[in-house]
Amino acid sequence: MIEDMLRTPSAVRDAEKYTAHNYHPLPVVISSAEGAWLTDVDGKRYLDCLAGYSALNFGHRHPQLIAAAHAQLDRLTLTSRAFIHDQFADFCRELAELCGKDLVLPMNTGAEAVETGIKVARKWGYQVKGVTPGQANIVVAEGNFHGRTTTIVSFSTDEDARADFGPYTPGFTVVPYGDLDALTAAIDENTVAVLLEPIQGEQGVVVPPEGYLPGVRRVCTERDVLFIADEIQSGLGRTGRTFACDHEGVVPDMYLLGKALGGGIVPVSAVAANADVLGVLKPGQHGSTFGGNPLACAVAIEVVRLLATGEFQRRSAELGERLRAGLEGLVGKGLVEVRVRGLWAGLDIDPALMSGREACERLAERGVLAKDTHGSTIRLAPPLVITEEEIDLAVAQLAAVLTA
Ligand code: IF1
Repeated sequence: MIEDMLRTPSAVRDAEKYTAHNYHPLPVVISSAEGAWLTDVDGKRYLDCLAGYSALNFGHRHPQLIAAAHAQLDRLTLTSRAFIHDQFADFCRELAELCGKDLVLPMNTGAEAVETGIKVARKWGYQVKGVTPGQANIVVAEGNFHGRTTTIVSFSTDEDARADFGPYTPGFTVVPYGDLDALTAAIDENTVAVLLEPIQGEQGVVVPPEGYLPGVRRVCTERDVLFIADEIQSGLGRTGRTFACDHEGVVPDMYLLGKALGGGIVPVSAVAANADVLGVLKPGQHGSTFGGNPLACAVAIEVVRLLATGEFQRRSAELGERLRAGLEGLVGKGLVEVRVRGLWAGLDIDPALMSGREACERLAERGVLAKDTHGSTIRLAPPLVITEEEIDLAVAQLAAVLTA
């Protein structure tokens, strides 16, 4: 079994001994990584098919990103936003241009970007739309995952993420994901925004019906409601386009970005929107100690420049088709359904065969690391630097696990 894979089980026991048990990690102790490959403390190598939940789109230690980090480490790492620094303008301008928006508000984690989006939408609702003070509501989807703060879990439909964290923040209406009629019916005169993942990640890479996102865009425009797209996991090349919304030509009022924006090196997140939205914030009304720090900006500038070429989006789209073909070949051979968009796949394994966790343990024994989401669903999200041969290897190992 997987436990006997490790000649140094103490590394696993020690990790468990001195931490809260808010995760159930695979007992694999990683010590180094490069590109799409990880090496554990015993020198065993693994193909990374999780990529830090899409925070490692450019692979482990991408040379251009590491060089930018090293250079900045030797110059300036933190000023706070009480002062300006020489990486800030380039970061904000280049990210705003990538998003086609006027302004950027830098934060650190994805949840902070989501919280920022919620706060800005509410303030916009009161000050611009004229919603009744204290009555703003935001429409969200069943199966959502937007982070772990008490406000965000207040509108989660996952009991594990939500239970016993009350009292919950009011002002959120949950509707079925992909159901435009239900979403439209949920909008009332106090609705300030619709907050959606363009593709639901934690739910198992759930792609909404064709036309849903354009429909949401149209309804939000008609009803003067902000469309907030949480592209923290789906964005920045993962699905074969810069943003998942691009697949249907949809431009949200607000992009929420994170994960890969930090290049797999530092936490970087951001909200991008036009001045009529982000302009509602005045000095002293929002912020963060590390948001927009020089090291974060230096790395994120390079991330934006990597994306500006379109190379990673093309790779994700082209290699994603190879991944899709390989996985679809396993439907009926242990897989019940696959959902693929670029290099992002949700696989439903036949529950009678094994759980997602068991499949991931067996994949780890075969040198492939992935993560289950719920039940018998696993998600594959390799770094976008993966090669055709490595995709074939991952599919072959999955096939072997399913038929073993
Ligand atoms: C965990 C899930 C994935 C996200 C979207 C915001 C955030 C996330 C669409 C918050 C973060 C991470 C969090 C991490 C595991 C992972 C995850 F399983 F939790 F749901 F990827 F699917 N919006 N997702 O996916 O960003 O604050 O974490 O930077 O909490 O276990 P964060």
